[in-house]
Amino acid sequence: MFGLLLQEVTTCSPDYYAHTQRLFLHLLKHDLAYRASSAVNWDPVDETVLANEQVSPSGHSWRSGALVEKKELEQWFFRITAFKEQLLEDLESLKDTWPERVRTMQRNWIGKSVGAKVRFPVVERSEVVEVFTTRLDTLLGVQYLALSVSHPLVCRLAETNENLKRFIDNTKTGRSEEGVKSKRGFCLAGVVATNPLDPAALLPIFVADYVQDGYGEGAVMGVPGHDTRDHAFWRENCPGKEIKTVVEPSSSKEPSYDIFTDHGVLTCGEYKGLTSAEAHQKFLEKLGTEWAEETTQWRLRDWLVSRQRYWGTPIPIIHCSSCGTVPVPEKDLPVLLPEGINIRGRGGSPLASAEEWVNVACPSCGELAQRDTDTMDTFIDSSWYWARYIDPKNPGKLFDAVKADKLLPVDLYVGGVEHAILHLLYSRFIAKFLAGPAGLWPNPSNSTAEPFKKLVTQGMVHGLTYTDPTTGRFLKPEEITYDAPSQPKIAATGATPNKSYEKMSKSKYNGVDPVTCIATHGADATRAHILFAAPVADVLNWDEDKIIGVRRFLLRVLKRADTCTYVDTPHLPEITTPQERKLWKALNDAVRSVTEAFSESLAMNTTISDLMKLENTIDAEIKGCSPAVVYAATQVMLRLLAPITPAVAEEAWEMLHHGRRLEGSRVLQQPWPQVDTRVFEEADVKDVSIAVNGKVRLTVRVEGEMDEGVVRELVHGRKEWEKWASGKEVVRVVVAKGGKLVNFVVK
Ligand code: ANZ
Ligand code: ZN
Repeated sequence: MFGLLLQEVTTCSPDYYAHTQRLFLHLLKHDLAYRASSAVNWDPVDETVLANEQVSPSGHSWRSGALVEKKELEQWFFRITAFKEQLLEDLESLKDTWPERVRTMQRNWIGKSVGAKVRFPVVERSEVVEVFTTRLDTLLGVQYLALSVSHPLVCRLAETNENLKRFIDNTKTGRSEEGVKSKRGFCLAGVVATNPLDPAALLPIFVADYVQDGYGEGAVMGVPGHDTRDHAFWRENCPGKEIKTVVEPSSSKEPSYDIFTDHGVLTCGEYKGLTSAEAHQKFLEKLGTEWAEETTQWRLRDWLVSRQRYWGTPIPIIHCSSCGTVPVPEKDLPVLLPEGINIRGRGGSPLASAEEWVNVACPSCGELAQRDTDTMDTFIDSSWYWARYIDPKNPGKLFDAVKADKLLPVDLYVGGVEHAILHLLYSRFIAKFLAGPAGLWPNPSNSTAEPFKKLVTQGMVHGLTYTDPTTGRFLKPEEITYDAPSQPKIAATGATPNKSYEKMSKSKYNGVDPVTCIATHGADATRAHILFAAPVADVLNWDEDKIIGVRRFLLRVLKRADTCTYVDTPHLPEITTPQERKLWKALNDAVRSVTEAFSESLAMNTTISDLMKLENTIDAEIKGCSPAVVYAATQVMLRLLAPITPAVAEEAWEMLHHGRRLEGSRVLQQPWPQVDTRVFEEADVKDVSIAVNGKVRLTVRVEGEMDEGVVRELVHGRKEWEKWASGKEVVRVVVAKGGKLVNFVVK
């Protein structure tokens, strides 16, 4: 959240506007920004277009939640598809440093599919229907063709077919609330196709909402026997009709299935026994280039960046009737938003109403011309701010190339998984543009020019949610009463509500205000609780009761510091007694583990529990420890704690030093504690020689306290031990040489 806040502060300044506009012009110069007319996603609530990435799978706007419509508009696009191969391939270089889930989502979004284009002749019409399929091997199982509602053939037929026209209109408006596409198809009566591999097979042609018009050929070969969607469609529209199967599992051991959707071996006619891959090749040969060809499809589309909104960076373009689209000259940047207009324009860009702002002289011919009245998708601003951070005051350039080579990429990027596609895909695209055609990041230290070396997607905080068990309705806090703290009741009915943890949302009345929590428990306890409650990438179920444990721990830390004797000692005190040894070991374990958590794993939840454990050990061993050891241990504990609870740590630090002025006197100014290797080498790990009847036969490595039991366990099963001592009775065990030799006397 902190990162995003910073980003928004940065990106709303006139200075940043100028640079984002500069970025736009860079892209334009490299033919990676272009203007085109197309059917775009229109959000009827926000009255703006949206990028494909901003429309949910169910067809809703990411911002307003409205069901998105299609509208024909002239808009600006960024040619992200020019980088599709790189965007896909370079995901591999992030294998160990980005979550698998995010990489998979990007891979699917880019959506490379290797398959074939097949042409189906339409009977008694001199035309063919082309389809894209990834399963050419199922060609003999095709039972129908399905066309999208905007397929050219459908549009032509709709001109004279009222029923078809109505069907098409219904698909545009008649989706259910969830935007789920209807399974109903419209059968084109009297229009039939044949299978190019089997001309005797006549295939009905349907118009179907499940066929997307922007993908492949906007047409599908329907294989009810091997594709789940086709299966459902066939059942719905041709109930009772047979379903052909043409592929079966290659091994009979495969589990039972409803319909078989995997690759396998063919079961039909002359092709029986061919594997799916072999059939694919065979069919390609048989059909020849007239009827089929291998192709690759990509799901990724260019990024639509114009928005009909007031807020956002104005697009730095002037439209001139003689010169066309003219970029605003660099010296005139930034183009700022006009002020004093109604910022909620209806059905178009609010900027269009600012006439004085709109009408300008064409920079090229000087005649009257008009500014572009759209603003840029704000995702453009956020797609490159991370690069501006390395050189935030550079007046004339996005950033300096030498600094880029030295400082980029970003080492660690923390963000929500909701950015898995949108923000992270756009940033990757811009990074590759900056490092490639733009030449602004000429020698990226990672050759793939990925913007973020390591990505951590933090888990969401879920809130306690009450629902009515009979109606499922979400209940407000004031609708709940408590018999006892853990026994909630619905005030109106006396029934016990259902409890669950869910993503916080206004409609679920399960939100928690951090300000209230901080007011009650303090910022340090709240922060430590958040870190402690769950691993960074996991969902955190918000349970405020558990803060009590953290508060108690922080109070113990304060008390420890307050009662600790100040000792003017070097950082490594003498360790002599067993208790000191134990404490020093616990301390160094904590240093090691907390350091690892901060620098590598980000397992902050274990950090707090490590420090709790350490405090318990100090408490348990304190009686056998010298004041110097306790003082040094407490000091180190506070230094480890300081990044998480800076106020408590500082307070304790002052108490610990009883007002003495120390060099670099704040706790956060202290150097980070180092592991004291003395303990591990000398006391805690030692090689012990094991003798049987006085002859040394093997050595074992003992960690921590050594006694006879530990040694017996360690030798058990070792080859040499079995050879010299197995089956014999141990009559005596002698520990010698300060624990470095153990002699077993056996009989
Ligand atoms: C026949 C078939 C048989 C298919 C089978 C799949 C399984 P991906 O992998 O996502 O690229 N398809 C093609 N164009 C489509 C469109 N415009 N709208 C909806 N679906 C379309 O998916 C490719 C598969 O999606 C293609 O392979 C096609 O169905 C369908 F057992 O062809 B298949
Ligand atoms: Zn002009």
